[in-house]
Amino acid sequence: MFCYQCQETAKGTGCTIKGVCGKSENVVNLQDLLVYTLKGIAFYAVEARKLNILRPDIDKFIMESLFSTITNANFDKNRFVERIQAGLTLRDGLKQEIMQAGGTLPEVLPEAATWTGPVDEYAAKAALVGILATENEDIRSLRELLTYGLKGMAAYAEHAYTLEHQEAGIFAFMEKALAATLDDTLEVGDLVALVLEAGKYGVDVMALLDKANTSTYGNPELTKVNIGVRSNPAILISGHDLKDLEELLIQTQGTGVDVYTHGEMLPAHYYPAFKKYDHFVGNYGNAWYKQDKEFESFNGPIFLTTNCLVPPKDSYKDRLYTTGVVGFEGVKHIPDRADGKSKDFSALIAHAKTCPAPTEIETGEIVGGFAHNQVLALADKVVEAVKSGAIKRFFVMAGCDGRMKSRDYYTDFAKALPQDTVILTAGCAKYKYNKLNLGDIGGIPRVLDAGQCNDSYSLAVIALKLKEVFGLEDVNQLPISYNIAWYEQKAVIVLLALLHLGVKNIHLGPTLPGFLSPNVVKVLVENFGIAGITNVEDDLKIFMG
Ligand code: FS2
Ligand code: SF4
Repeated sequence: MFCYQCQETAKGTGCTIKGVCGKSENVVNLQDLLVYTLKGIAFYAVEARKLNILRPDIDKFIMESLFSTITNANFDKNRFVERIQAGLTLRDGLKQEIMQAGGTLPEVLPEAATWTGPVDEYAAKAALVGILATENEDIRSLRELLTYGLKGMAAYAEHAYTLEHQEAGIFAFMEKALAATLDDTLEVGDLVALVLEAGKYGVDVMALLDKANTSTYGNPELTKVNIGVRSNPAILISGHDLKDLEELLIQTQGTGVDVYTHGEMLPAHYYPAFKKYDHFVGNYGNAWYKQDKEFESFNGPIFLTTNCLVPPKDSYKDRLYTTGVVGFEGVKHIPDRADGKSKDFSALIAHAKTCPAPTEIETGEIVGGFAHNQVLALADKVVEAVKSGAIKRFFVMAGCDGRMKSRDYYTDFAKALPQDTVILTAGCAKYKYNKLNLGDIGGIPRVLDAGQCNDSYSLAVIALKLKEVFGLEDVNQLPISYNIAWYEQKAVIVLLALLHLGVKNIHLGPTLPGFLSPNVVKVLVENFGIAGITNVEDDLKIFMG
């Protein structure tokens, strides 16, 4: 096995025996084979589009399959075997459709478009088609950078899709780019161009998801979220899927069972649509990687709607439920919606009723809801504070949290920031500083949380609006610095989206991606001023200077 798609990859270079995330060799290999199969399907999807053959079922299959391979989403080998089998059937059916429509295919087809084999040969096949099959390290690096960007794009597209928002152009790009990773005639420059183009679609998909979320649930607004507990039995919901939350809130109403959020579900409290539920109590705990302790003390059932799942401990495994693309062998799975009906949470609710109430681990409140609409409503105040010098600089500290001790840097950095600075955050990275009580500047909190990782889009909208208000030509002339923490592949598409919007000098940590070859790093440094982090003191000097 070889996997280096996330920040916690072994030694910063690649997991080769078992995933640091807990994935087995078998699962990693099957994920590689699934991605390879998707590339084969994408090859035909590109040809099919030329003939105006549109296959929404294939678009959906590619999107969901890519999503299922992101870090901490699915650890269940059977789910990948099923997807590979289904993928081969879809691929061969699409090829036939193209031929029947009078299409012509190149004489020599990529192997991903033709391979086939029984399940017991998947492991051997996977070993031949993984990341290291591409020998040139720069081509490999760019192919993987592109693929990880597509995985992030797929995750966001899936959330929008669930809320009945989709864009044909996003699917078409995903398929074009996946197919391009099979094309040995493409050189470094071609792949760099595709990576940058992915950033454009990254902006599009986040804008689409923003529209889906806000048109369905309203615009996030300034909200205080309780972090203590009540005495009722309860369900803890984690991940990013707001539709799952909505249906759970409806079905738990009047049952005596409370609902709390964990990790990336915290920003759900900021949406007006969820405020009417009295039993939607607050947020329990912190970022994903602390779940092994926090799920234990929660006492009730836990519902994982998307990543990030950590292999569960036996102490709470029987209280864990997954859904959608998430999976883990031996963990109960809530089936998808069928025939336009809601998911059925009756088992979860019945389970909750047999459990004690959550054990309190902290008390108090956190403040959030500063997505673009709320911040722009405060624009006058913000602009005034910048003009008067009350706010000297904004720090975009969005992204991910994670296990590594080196991430304490972000807590220390937030603490060390001068009092006249404001943090703009999104994603689970916020948990490194959202309980520090950093105060406010004339009523503007010093930590403005826009929401989930996808709401990093909001931070870009805010920056572009400020650029307009201040009459600047370039977004980089604003007093905004970017010190972003990454972990998984959604952060990759967020980064590419920011590059597309022209943001320069982004600092990325706690380490630069292991999948970037020295030459690809050089391209990013020379063209975009991308840099790593060093230590709080030195970095602050650079940023404030
Ligand atoms: Fe955090 Fe994990 Fe949001 Fe990432 S909950 S690191 O996948 O998606 O951000
Ligand atoms: Fe390793 Fe990250 Fe891949 Fe898991 S997702 S196997 S931790 S590189």
